[in-house]
Amino acid sequence: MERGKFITIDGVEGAGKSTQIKFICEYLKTKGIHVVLTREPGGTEVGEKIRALLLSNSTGQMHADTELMLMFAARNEHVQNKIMPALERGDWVLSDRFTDSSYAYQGGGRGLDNSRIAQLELWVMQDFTPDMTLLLDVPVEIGMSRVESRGKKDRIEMEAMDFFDRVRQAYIARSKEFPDRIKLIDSSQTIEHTTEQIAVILDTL
Ligand code: T5A
Repeated sequence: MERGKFITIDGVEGAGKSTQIKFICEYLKTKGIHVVLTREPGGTEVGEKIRALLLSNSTGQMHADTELMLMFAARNEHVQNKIMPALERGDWVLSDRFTDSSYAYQGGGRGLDNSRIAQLELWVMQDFTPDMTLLLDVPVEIGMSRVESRGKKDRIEMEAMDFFDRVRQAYIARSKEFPDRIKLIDSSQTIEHTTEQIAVILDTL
């Protein structure tokens, strides 16, 4: 049995991940590929409980290291109990966010040293990485205005604009560091414009 492919989609708030995921799933289905759709933080029973703690406004302030370790605790459950078994069955896995989010939010946003994140990455993932990452890039003001039109913000969405500027810059830096894996996609225009770029990239898989 050939191992499935692991695709992740990432980006700042309101970049349009959830919107584009629907298209990606349909697109892959038309090619006869069985796709397991999942998300981070979350994707497993334990991971979803950790997600609720991380994103709830009632959680309040949390030390940046605690936040990072909770992201990786959820990721460990996710990799061990959901992603790996699916890939070994030959399914493809599409994850809404993955480790690049930790480098962007806890590294860029919170200012944690990338070497600490890399230590946890090595512990949880060894040399396992996504086959492809679709990085939807949008200026922070546009992304946040999309999120704001949706209503109530979660604990991380409550951060200031300069936090999200750092998050965006960290994503762009990651795309330069891993140009073969991370495909930077302009998501500042129409939904259709983003979809067209994604379709071209998926055809290369
Ligand atoms: N996190 C996560 C970390 O800090 N570290 C980690 O390691 C991980 C894994 C998770 C939070 O956790 C943090 C990052 C996040 O803060 P989430 O569930 O991924 O949160 O949710 P968000 O990223 O907040 O997802 P959003 O729903 O805000 O953004 P999406 O999915 O990118 O955007 P989407 O598709 O819901 O679109 C938002 C709105 O914009 C419209 C849509 O219709 C929708 O109304 N829209 C567009 N409008 C105009 N033009 C376009 N091109 C549009 N695309 C979408």
